[in-house]
Amino acid sequence: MRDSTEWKPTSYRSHTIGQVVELGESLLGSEVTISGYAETVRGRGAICFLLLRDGTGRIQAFLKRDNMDEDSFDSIQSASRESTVQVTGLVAQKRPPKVGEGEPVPLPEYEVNVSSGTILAEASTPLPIGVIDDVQVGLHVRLDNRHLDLRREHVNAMFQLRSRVLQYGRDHLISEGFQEINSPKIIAAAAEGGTNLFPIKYFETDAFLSQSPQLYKQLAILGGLERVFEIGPAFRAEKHDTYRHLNEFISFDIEGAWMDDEDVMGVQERMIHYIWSQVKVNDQHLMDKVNEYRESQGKGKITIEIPSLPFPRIPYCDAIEIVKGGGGEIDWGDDIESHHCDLIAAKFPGFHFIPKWPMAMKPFYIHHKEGEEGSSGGQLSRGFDLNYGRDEMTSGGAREHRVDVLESNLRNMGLDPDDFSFYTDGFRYGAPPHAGWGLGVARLLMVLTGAGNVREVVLFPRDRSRVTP
Ligand code: AMO
Repeated sequence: MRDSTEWKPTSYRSHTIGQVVELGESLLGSEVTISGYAETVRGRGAICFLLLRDGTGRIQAFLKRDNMDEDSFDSIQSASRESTVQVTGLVAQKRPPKVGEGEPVPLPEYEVNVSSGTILAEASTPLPIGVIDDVQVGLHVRLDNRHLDLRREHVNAMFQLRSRVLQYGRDHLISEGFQEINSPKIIAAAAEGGTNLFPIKYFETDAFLSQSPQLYKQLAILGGLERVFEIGPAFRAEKHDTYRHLNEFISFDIEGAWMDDEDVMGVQERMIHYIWSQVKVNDQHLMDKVNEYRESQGKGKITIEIPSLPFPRIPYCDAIEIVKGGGGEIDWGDDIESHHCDLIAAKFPGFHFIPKWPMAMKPFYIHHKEGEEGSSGGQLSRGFDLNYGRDEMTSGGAREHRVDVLESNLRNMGLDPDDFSFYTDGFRYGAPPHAGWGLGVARLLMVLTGAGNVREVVLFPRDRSRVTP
């Protein structure tokens, strides 16, 4: 439930239900108009108890046939669950339940004695998924009915947490001098490799959906914006069907001038530290809702452990040794896959950076690492990942800012520099050394809320089999 203390009245309500509950004592005897979903409707004959819920609280409304227009009384008394109802009446102390008449949920001390009311929209029956009853349905059925799934309290809490995480992330970056930008999502060239692009027809020409704001956030830096961030969609035509991959996801990106890989790792860890600290101070009630549900499902409680700074740095070469030492099969130059990450996480259970990846494994825009070689003599890069447990949260790195090297990187990776001239031209007139990262928002939320699947924390996920709702 959301804190609505400061919310202004609207055409449909003088108060939120949360306000009536909160201000109950001072509102006793005053007339209020509230609107919400009919959670339960009980009582026969001349009286009716309507349990009304909006996004800020729930309250009992007491209706008596003698006190109001009969048609309105009858329609509310026969309203189906989850219908939306508006009622007006005086705030009163809640009458105690009759002996033997339990209450479906603990109710606040106050109720509304209704003098008029109306059904705003009747809900069809039966409901495809339960809102207050714990009907066990699979994630795909929940996602098909996301509009109802969101009415469930713990799901609603997850999305409030998501909003808070983005807000705290934004606040933190702004406090470090970053400004928000929006880059185009209809693009002509691949930033992250050409195989997983979604092609689109753009009038008479071919275009793609953006995989990452990478090239544009760099151009913003070259243009002198110094420190930028963007929270926006990224599209990847990957055929993965896993708990952590989507074909559209929200990428939280930064880019900073006069910064290197170590500088932006610092920004990242401070931002995550700030987010966790703020959630702990302000949003425990949301975590409680998530935990209540987890416990009802026999899952452990999630506690917010504020990670200490700095996060461990385990350079790629050391990470490989940890994997080998743990019995994993991996060679220098191989990707560190989830089952390898498990072995690393056994030693480093919290957030940890893996810097200095082999240059050959990183995109063309990543800067190589000077004066240091990999164990097998391979060239190292200034690219890094941030991991938690078996999952990658972020990739980032210092960028190549010399146009001749950039063009040769493109060629070495089988790409045609001419296709990237809109980007490389940005480097021809003086380019500050710079660095940045891209963080998968849903993956970070998975860590915070204990969700086992990114779809839990994405409003309307897009995966291989889902384009609706
Ligand atoms: P990368 O491709 O590693 O890096 O993506 C950055 C982060 O985005 C998240 N992510 C995904 N989340 C859900 N579904 C997907 N299919 C998916 N793909 C990626 C991950 C990942 O760590 N331009 C660079 C970033 C940079 O260097 O600034 C990039 O896009 O959490």
